[in-house]
Amino acid sequence: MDEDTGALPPKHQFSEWYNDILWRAEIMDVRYPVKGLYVWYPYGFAIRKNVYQQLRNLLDRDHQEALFPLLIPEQEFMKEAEHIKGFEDEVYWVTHGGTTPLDVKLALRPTSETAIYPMYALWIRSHADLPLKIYQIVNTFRYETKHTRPLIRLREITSFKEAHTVHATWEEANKQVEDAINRYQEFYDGLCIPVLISRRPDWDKFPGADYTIAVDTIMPDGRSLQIGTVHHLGDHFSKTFAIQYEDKNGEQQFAHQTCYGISERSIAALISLHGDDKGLILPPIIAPIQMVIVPIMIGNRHEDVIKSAKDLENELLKMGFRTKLDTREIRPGAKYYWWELRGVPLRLELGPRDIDSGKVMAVKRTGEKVALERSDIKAGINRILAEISNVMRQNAKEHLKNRLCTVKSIEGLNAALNEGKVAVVHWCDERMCGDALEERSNATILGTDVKSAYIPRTNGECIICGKKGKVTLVGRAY
Ligand code: 5CA
Ligand code: ZN
Repeated sequence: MDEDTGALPPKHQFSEWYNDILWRAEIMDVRYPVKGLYVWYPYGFAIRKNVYQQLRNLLDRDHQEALFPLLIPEQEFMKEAEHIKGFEDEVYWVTHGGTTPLDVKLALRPTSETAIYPMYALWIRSHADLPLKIYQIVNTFRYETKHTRPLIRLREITSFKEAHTVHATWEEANKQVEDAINRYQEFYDGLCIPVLISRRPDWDKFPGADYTIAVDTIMPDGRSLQIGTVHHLGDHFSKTFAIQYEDKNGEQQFAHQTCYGISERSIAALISLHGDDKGLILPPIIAPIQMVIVPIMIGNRHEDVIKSAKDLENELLKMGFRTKLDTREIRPGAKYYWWELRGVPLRLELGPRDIDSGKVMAVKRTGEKVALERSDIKAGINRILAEISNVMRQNAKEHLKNRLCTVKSIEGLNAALNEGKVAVVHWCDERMCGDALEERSNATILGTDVKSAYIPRTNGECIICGKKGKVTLVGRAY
């Protein structure tokens, strides 16, 4: 490990803070010698495990997990015209086996439609096989040319959760889109991350999709981050890959499909939205260590305190709390600093006086210190952990709300963006106006049909042409 020298930059210097916290809190090591590829430290990996467990829990309700190969033969990859166009500049190709050139080039999946759908064509026969809902969690490769950043823009996405569903009709697939959005919202609510949901402009949809719904959040610097997408694929892929089923009348029909994905950007958002000047703050359901016990050794009762702390640790472990007793021979203050940096939600302090009075001092990572009754520790801790999650969720919502700004003119839009806001405008949904809007603001249209508690669906005039417009989000995106 690196020597813990110097201090974490303040959070308002977000980009320095972000880069620093990744190694100080032992999440990612960015020194791997290939651009856009990074290493998960064990602590970061433990966070990842818990985040993805949440995602699995949500999907396992009615999806099945499977695993498809990493390599995709060129002819499969090249089948869907829009899809190829969208990805051709980003694909890594395997061209040799040893020194022998391959007859068929193999793509490293940038996403797995073209790996999965030829198999779906074999698996699906009749309407009774539908709906089919499968997901996998894998690494994918994209030769990104924009500035790469750990957890945010990767060339190897290590934690790509992709779900691929098949339905009898366009309407059923449409319902699945709705369901997936709700599921993602639930996932992010569990991580205490507020999101903005909108429909991407047509030119920005997933290559090969009918339409794309995006889940964005706003980072501490005011830039938006796309942390999930849900795509209605219509029958584009089913026609290309011959995914057909026999309907109730014995006729062959093309299926309708959706796919939706989440990557470790979810963890970038988790770190960034909740952290503070002292380091990470992890929601209790995610924290690899939910509570650390720090024995306070004053006077001559060392053994007494250590024994009581060990008893407490065992009790809490038995109750199922992820607990760690810190008996290192360093100052308590140094321990506080260490665990605060790593985002542990709760610190329990136990000294001779607490032991005598049957209490444990509980210090929340979100601030505030309370005395818990040792005899009723389980209820006390459950209550406090719930309070921590609520405060985290509330703070993050407050941040998001403060980062939104409704504007009526291009000048207003530019001012809002320069202040680090995501702007709410009206736009007529025409490409011409969209291009002008993006050009004159040096920003991106995130989407229309916005679903957010903070943004009412109002009528208004297009900020460019003055015709009737829809509520639209505009931001500077990561
Ligand atoms: N096949 C579809 C759905 S699984 C798909 O590939 N959609 S995607 O291209 O929009 O990617 C899904 C999500 O992965 C995005 O919403 C984004 O949050 C994340 N993502 C995309 N590219 C990267 C990247 N280079 N690094 C990290 N995350 C990424
Ligand atoms: Zn317009």
